[in-house]
Amino acid sequence: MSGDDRHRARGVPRQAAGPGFGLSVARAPESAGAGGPDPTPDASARPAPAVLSLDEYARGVESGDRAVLGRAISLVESNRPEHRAMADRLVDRLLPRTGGAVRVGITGVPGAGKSTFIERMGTMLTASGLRVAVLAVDPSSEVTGGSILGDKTRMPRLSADARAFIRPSPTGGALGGVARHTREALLLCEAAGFDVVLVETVGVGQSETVVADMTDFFIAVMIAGAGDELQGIKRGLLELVDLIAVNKADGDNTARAAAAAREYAAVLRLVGRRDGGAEPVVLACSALTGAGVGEVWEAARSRVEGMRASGRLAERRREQELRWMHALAGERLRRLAFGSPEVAEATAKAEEDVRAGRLRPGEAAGKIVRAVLARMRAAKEDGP
Ligand SMILES: Nc1nc2c(ncn2[C@@H]2O[C@H](COP(=O)(O)OP(=O)(O)OP(=O)(O)O)[C@@H](O)[C@H]2O)c(=O)[nH]1
Ligand SMILES: [Mg+2]
Repeated sequence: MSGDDRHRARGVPRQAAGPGFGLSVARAPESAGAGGPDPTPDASARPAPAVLSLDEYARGVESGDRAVLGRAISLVESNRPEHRAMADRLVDRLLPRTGGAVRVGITGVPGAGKSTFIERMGTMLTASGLRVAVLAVDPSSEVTGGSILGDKTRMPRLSADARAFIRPSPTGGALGGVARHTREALLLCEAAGFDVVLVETVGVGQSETVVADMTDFFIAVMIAGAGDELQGIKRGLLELVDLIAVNKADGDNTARAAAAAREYAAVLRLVGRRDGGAEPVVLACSALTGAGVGEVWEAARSRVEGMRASGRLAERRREQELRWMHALAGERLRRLAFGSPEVAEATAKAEEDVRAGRLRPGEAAGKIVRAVLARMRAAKEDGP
């Protein structure tokens, strides 16, 4: 039985609007007691979340309680070893209830209209009775000291919507850490009965790949530029997208957006898919007026439903899990190898020697590797 089937068989709480779900406290799970994320950018300076018991977390999430969901996400975002251990148990326990949502990734340059688009599509979905969670992967939040993507003022209606849950990007930390937190947050949202999970990213560095690798359908929100549409688009992105939404197709800009959409469509035909999947779709839309936004959702929904029916969805998710496994193993090994004062010292010494011309790079690298091996022999793995 696939994860999806299990999810259905167990009757994940589609009807989870039970006690507490629609309460006003749930509007701001982030500020729900000490469990919410702290605005302090320095993760090490965060106060410890007041931890619930594993049972309280699990039952709260299962019943769709957004306040508890917010606190559970804070738990998986915590870097404290004791929280990490509990977070692992929580995710394991809830795993049978995951897999049921349509997972949609959304990227686009700053100002393309991602937040406005999510507000528009999200409220459309909640109005149709679906529950929508919004997560963000924002590698730049470390620099800006706060989450631009979590800017709820751009999503005023969705923020106040009892069927929606918006979680700003965790602040600080490397992309690998942010990716893990967001993956686990996504699973928790599914266990809480959300039908659609939207994961937003601004597309800095590798964050597009990271988000494409945790979602079923990946949307790039673009805008018509002056002249050459392709200047602003990375080839790597073209290989990842399932749909390009040329936004701001309204007013004077309508014709330009339509022309840009045609250009993108022409280019996409020339670019192969990374996974040999279905042809990407290009649509023009306006997050401002709502024109075309329903079509974007319909394209995502029908593609994902089709993949679910054919078994391709389970396959895609399995492939994502494999890549994730390799990424995790690499990350853990790197930390195990380089996370010691001895290795840092050996590395600094090797750098000095190469800089001074005392050692050739190959010899110096050998010294670092020997220090790593010595550290590995002494090490005992300290958690994920
Ligand atoms: N005319 C028009 N303006 C839009 C549309 N969508 C968004 N905007 C405007 O574009 C600006 C940027 O929109 P956001 O939704 O904040 O863009 P974003 O991609 O989330 O930006 P970042 O969070 O900074 O990455 C805002 O002033 C919006 O009002 C649209 O469809 N048409
Ligand atoms: Mg935004």
